[in-house]
Amino acid sequence: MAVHRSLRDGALVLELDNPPVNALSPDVLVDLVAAIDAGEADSAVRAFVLAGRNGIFSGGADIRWFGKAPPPGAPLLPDVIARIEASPKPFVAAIEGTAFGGGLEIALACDRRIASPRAKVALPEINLGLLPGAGGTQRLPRAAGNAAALRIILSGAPVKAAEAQQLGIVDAVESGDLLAAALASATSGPAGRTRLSERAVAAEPEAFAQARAQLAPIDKGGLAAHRCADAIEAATTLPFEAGLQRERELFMELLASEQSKSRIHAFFAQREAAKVPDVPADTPVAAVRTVCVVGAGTMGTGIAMALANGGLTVHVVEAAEDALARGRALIEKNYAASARKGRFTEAAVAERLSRIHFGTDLAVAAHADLVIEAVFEELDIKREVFAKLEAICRPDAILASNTSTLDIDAIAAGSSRAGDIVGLHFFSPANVMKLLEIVRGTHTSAHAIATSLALAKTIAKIAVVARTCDGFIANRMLAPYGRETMYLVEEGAAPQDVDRVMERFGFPMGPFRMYDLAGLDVGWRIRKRRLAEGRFATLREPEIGDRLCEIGRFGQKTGAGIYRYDENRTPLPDPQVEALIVAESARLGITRRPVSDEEILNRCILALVNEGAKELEDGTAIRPGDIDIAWLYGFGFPVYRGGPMHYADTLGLARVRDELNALAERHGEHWRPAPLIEQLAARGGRFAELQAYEAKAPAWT
Ligand code: T1G
Repeated sequence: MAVHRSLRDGALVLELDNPPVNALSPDVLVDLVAAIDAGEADSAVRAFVLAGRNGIFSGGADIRWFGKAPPPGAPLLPDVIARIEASPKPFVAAIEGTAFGGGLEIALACDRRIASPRAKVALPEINLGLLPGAGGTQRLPRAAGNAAALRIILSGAPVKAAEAQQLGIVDAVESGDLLAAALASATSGPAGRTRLSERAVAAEPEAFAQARAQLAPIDKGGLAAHRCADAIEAATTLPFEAGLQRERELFMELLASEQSKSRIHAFFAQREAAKVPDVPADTPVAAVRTVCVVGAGTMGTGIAMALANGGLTVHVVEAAEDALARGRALIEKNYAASARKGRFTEAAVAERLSRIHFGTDLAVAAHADLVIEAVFEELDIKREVFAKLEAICRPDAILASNTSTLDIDAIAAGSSRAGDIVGLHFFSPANVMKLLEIVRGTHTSAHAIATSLALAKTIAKIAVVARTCDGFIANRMLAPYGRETMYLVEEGAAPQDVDRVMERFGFPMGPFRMYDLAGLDVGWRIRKRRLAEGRFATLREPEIGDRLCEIGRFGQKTGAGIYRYDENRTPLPDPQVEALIVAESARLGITRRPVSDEEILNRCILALVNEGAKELEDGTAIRPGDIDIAWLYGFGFPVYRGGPMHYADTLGLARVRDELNALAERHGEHWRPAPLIEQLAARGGRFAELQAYEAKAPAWT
């Protein structure tokens, strides 16, 4: 039973019960209509109270059913909402937990809404590339006004109960017995019905014009935002029913858009990435409250802040006093900057700093539930740290490395605790970037992985699990992508051409601006180490970056790299670099030629897709969505394109295969399509077939 009914004090209480989030799936809607029918036919029922079980009102319409015909006879959510509003008996919503999307829309069709103090409401459909398609764009402005409706719907952000009351979205916040308060409101509230649809809402064309001016362009992921504004404005210019009709038209347009399909893919892929086939959901998880971070450099300090922001106690250990002092100063400076920008209050900063302790004695690791080493990226140094940790740490502690390039198996080699050793690869700046790659070695235990996944949730990171290899998931793909960007410049493109094309595709920052930001010297050091270790790349490594580092141009950190930078850090093409590039082309015997935008985009994206396919073949990545999540949250791949693998599906894998073969003919065998692409393309398949959520979606009726 998806809707429980109980008659109390003359009101029929309807409790949604569809764990985990009371998603409004067709069976819930069928039960809801049946309950309303029964209540309306029962003279003992004077009113209805709508509530949710499982600690939540409702997470909204069931996203898995979008684009699929509902089972025969099942009503659509807008129909049920219309049914509620048309009822002769009043409805009161008792909102516990979250009322998001269709959950809030169904509450807005009630006469009154009463929320618990910790309740939150939201219309987050924009995050799915959609708009509130069950009356939210028409009722919210009638409840809270145009400005609040625009802010809430365009941001998709949750609104806490107290603010929701101030705005007129909920009528009361009840810290006592929520159900009792709702029953009282339902049975002794004003006679007759109170309908938001009967309220007027002012036309404010200038407010909507201003709002639109702030929105991302439609072809840069802004489609849903512009359509949300159109739907909300329709509430001010059309009668209610016509406004609903307009909302429906715009919703259907968005539902069919690639931008929405991409965002919905990202929504489910992010959640699916936390499921590891050989790590059962009931795997024991260590309670992580105290973490020791070894190393107070850029990464160590960023990680310490990310942990403190997640409410954990952190011990930062650095051998040298001066390096420890620098790390402490960097953390304090970063928090002060966050406070200045209003990201944290002074009190919140003080509270976080109170939980970060600094010292030079590694013995403090004995108290840690988890240790994360973030020392210099040299294998011997890391192995020396782990040898010490093995002797110091509790037997139940998890030992993690923040390495970004080293093999977890090499770090764990010879360790008596290889099962406890896991990679936790944070992306810089670690206190800002959402992605956390959990890297498993051959011996990493399910317990260590499950604990790492729980930690990611605690510190609000988005985790993907990678099997150890050179570069894990994200950086391994960055290698061919980066190589291709340099090859393109050797052949005739300018760095600013490549950046322009990739930024127009939707990356917040083109690759060359990113190299300058991260520092060209990072790659230079890695290449030199590889050469020293005899780990020669299978392909010629472009040397433009080396040439720039040799003349001290490391990027923004030295004021100049690929670009030179003015006082506002504006990247400016530099004739000296253009000359250096031309010299490199000559040294390589390459005759420079014009390179089209299409070729630039093709080679950059296909380099990613082909390597991603290989990661699926060799088990580095569990599923294509994990690769998408890694690039969405690690390198800013535009979410409205879904990630490299989802985007390849939108191109069609037969086309991907053919273009890879064409590139192989022109630029070498390394472009040949991965066998997985050949296999899928041969049967008209898609990477999406490899996603469990795709299989879990209801069958097409
Ligand atoms: N539909 C289907 N499944 C959903 C779902 C939804 N709306 N929300 C969550 N799930 C699944 C999720 O995939 C995961 O599945 C499990 O529930 C737990 O989710 C017409 C068009 C509600 C704040 O966008 O924000 O209404 O992995 O890990 O951290 O206008 O889920 O266990 O198999 O996120 O406790 C609008 C989306 C829908 C809200 C709970 N609503 N959900 O967070 O759990 S469109 C949303 C959330 C709509 C109408 C429109 C969060 C949550 P699995 P979780 P959580």
